[in-house]
Amino acid sequence: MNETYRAVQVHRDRYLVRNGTEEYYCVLTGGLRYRDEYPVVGDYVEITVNPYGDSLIRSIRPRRSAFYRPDRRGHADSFVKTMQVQPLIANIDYVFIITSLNYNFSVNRIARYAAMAAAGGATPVAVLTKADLCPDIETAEKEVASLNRDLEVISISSYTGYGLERLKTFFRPGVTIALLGSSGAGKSTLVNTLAGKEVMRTGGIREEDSKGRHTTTHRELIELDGVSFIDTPGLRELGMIDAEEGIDSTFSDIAELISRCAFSDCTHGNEPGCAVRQALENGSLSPERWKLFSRLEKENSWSKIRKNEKMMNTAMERRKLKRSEQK
Ligand SMILES: Nc1nc2c(ncn2[C@@H]2O[C@H](COP(=O)(O)OP(=O)(O)OP(=O)(O)O)[C@@H](O)[C@H]2O)c(=O)[nH]1
Ligand SMILES: [Mg+2]
Ligand SMILES: [Zn+2]
Repeated sequence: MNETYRAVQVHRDRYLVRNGTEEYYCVLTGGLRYRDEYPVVGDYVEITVNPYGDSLIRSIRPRRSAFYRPDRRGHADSFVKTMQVQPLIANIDYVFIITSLNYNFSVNRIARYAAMAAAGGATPVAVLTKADLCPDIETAEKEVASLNRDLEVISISSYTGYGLERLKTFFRPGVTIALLGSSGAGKSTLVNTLAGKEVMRTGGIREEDSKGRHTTTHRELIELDGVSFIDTPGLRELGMIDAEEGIDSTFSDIAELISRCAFSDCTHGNEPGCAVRQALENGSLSPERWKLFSRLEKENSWSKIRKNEKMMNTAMERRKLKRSEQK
């Protein structure tokens, strides 16, 4: 019996897959492991059901979108030079970037994750949580909305239900929504509120600094009325190092300048209306600072990741071809 299932939980070397009516714990075939192909939450997989024990995942369907993180692990084979991104979740339509209005509100962080979501083929939506604790929602919303005119911004409160109606416009059957954001931002609470019961454990936040406690420790797909939600751990668990957030807040003034360039895709070269060049000329931005920012930006460039991803895919295809020729 061979059927398509969806990976809803990934454990060390076991996978929980579901097809609406049935679910099975699976392991991978030797072939998949040999080819370094590992399913992530959201992947569609072909399985062979074993009624007596773990079933077998035989193949992974091509991903129509994914959220990637930079891969900092070394890889054992010759592949190492091109493998620089790693998919975390697959086949997602929307990435809800969950950010608490209460604390640690970083517009730049939202911008970065929005770029990553878009680079992976999903539509980012900025979801600002804990509206019940925020005296000035409007200012925060405006700030985020100014990032990009295509970025939708929705403030919500899982406690009072504020904004949930607007959020529900995304909930069409068959849609997959990933919830990403810092620990303590209220991702799991939102899932529970939408489910009307506790499906994910939630945790308090530290009194001193409002930081989360990293309550969710794995990625999990929860289906509610035909809509698939993927709850995830705080971003640090996703391998987003704090240093990157540091870079962001350190350069918020430059990010602000860039947002004022006349063209949204300004390269800060010869374009008219470039706010960066203007600031360099009138001395309000030092050339050293701009240089440093540009260098760090380049290292983190998502267009580069996109390119790497293409290189990675090409490399994988080639490897496959080679292997089949050798057979
Ligand atoms: N005031 C208020 N508190 C909220 C709201 N949503 C969540 N919280 C609280 O925020 C804390 C963290 O919520 P979680 O849902 O566990 O946060 P999370 O984003 O899943 O965090 P991790 O699993 O650690 O990544 C809990 O104490 C929640 O009760 C809200 O709308 N308003
Ligand atoms: Mg959680
Ligand atoms: Zn510019």
